[in-house]
Amino acid sequence: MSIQWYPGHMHKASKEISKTLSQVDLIIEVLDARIPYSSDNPMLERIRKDKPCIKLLNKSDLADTTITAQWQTFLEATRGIKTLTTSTATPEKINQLPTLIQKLLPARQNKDRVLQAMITGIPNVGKSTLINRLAGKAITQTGNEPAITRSQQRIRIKGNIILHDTPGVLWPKIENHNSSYRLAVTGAIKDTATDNEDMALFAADYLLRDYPELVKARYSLTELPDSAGELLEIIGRLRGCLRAGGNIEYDKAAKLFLTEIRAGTLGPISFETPEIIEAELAELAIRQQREQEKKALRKKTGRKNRKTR
Ligand SMILES: Nc1nc2c(ncn2[C@@H]2O[C@H](COP(=O)(O)OP(=O)(O)OP(=O)(O)O)[C@@H](O)[C@H]2O)c(=O)[nH]1
Ligand SMILES: [Mg+2]
Repeated sequence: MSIQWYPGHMHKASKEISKTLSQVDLIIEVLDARIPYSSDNPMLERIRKDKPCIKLLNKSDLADTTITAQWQTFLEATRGIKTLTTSTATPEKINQLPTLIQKLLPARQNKDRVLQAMITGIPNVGKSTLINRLAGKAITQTGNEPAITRSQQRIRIKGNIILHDTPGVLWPKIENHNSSYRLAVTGAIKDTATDNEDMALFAADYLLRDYPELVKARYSLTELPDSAGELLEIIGRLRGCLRAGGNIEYDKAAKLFLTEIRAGTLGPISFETPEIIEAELAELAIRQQREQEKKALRKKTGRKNRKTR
């Protein structure tokens, strides 16, 4: 199943981002360090052309440090852009940003010229929090759910820089189904557009395979369960998510599991490494080709049927 979330306000915000892009000197795209591939807006790469860009790997406190370092090396080598790992837990990294912006725009810098930078990224990735940290006060609204910022806002920070805060945006069609699950599991997609059990099973499958020790430690297990469903059942029993008669309340167990993953309660987790990109793109190409073939066949047989009538 594919999860899609592209409400009207996001469509409007995307159009405004394209417009603002021509007025700013630089773009700061905030990626989620747990999913640098899936949180990278494919539309931005197309519209930014040669405008300077910094990609932040934010919420790095929730990601696997070794894998985040691999992503930094990979993005800088393959995209030719500057990256910075940031999180609210490391304010000194956030404070490097004004200097980095000035370094990337030496020609545009003189003492009277204000530098303009636009901060963009998926919903709930921490854009407004970052801006508030840089401004030293709570100017823009933040919150632990997607779609908090609904319109653009400008904030002046030190170093003669104006930052444009923008609403979090996704894109009209998330082609890779794994990406839509990862975006949902990490909290970028509104709950009403998703199914808790479905997301929790996806996450459980991944964690059982890639982070078995964290699962064992968090839920006091000596042995791993055989399946994602079994893990949810264990969590349900452990946390008392039970209906009358002792049956597991799976939706409640799933919600609880997702809340713990999102808060980093199990420990730092990365859901993607640079190596997965190639394999997933190949898988996607095969799926798309099959869909094309099916479409062509339907068209052909439809025409034939009409002729024989
Ligand atoms: N663990 C962790 N949480 C963070 C970090 N940065 C922000 N958050 C939390 O993430 C949530 C979303 O933060 P916001 O700053 O509102 O995110 P946003 O990108 O502006 O979201 P929208 O405006 O909805 O697009 C809040 O609960 C923040 O406290 C971080 O570095 N680490
Ligand atoms: Mg915001």
